[in-house]
Amino acid sequence: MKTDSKILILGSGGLLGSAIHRQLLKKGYTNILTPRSKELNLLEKDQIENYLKIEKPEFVFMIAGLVGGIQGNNKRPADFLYQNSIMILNVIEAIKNNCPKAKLLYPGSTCIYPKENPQPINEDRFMAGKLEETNKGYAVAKGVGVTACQLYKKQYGIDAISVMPTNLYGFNDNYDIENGHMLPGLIKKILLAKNNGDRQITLWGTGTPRREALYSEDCADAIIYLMNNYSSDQMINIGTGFDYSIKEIAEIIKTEVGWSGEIKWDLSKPDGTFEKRTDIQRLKKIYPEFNPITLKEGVNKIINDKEQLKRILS
Ligand code: GFB
Repeated sequence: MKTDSKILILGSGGLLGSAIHRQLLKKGYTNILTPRSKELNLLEKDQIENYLKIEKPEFVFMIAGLVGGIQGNNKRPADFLYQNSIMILNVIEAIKNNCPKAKLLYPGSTCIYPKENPQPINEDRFMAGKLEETNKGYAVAKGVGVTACQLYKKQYGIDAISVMPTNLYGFNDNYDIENGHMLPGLIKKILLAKNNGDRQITLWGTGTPRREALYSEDCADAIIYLMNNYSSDQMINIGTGFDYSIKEIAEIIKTEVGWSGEIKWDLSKPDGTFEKRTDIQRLKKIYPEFNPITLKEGVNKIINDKEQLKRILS
């Protein structure tokens, strides 16, 4: 990408899309389109066809999607399947029809790998086994997107790449406790307990499953690097290569927030996949300088930012 290349971010209001936007601006890119879903509904094929016919971007970050944590996924599996499949198919078909020279970057997710895997998980595990039930709809839809990138490249020569980000957190996260992800959920519950003077919070499951925690701007940095330096049909993991138990994550957040109360575990809530640690050798080979910040540093960035604090506590 040149600094004045025409770049389109779909999903620029969310956790990862907004991080990509901030990182692009920081790196000096000046010609960035960030339409929101109100002006461009990706479920409507005509809308994305017309938009690309007029704008003809050179680079497209397709980050938009219906996302949620374990419970959000579990409650609305059909919506997650339908919306995420239709959106990426509409976008890639419209690129083929209107700006076939544009390069497309599409994120899958490590939760689309099978439920059981040798750890760490390398990219060849895609479609290699049974999926985790709690996010089957999302996983199948994301698998459609990753496969679409490969097949549109094969049949139509579209320069489409896909990446597999691990569990993310950062600015502009979704802090909906019921339907959001674990990392923002834990940050919110612990901050609220501190603010309200509560001595106990309830987290879900057993606390033993293991998760990585990648700061959204580090993921965005890797994504921009790959847009500039990678063009294979092989997907590529973006993670830290290191995971913690959920209990350990909660302890780190407790320490950084400065709250020392007790955690109760609600065993009626699902644990989900036990472990999904990423093998990041492929990424490190292409981008050896990739060096994400620690969870402790990331949590501090969030809780020391007035605007984010307001967003979390409102
Ligand atoms: O981030 P999360 O909701 O989804 O994490 P996944 C779920 C894990 O955290 C389970 C535990 O083991 C939960 O029992 N947990 C503990 C909590 N307390 C909480 C809490 O307060 N809120 C939440 N949400 N979880 C996701 C997929 O799987 O992986 C998404 O559902 C996405 O689609 C993401 O792709 C990367 O990590 O299990």
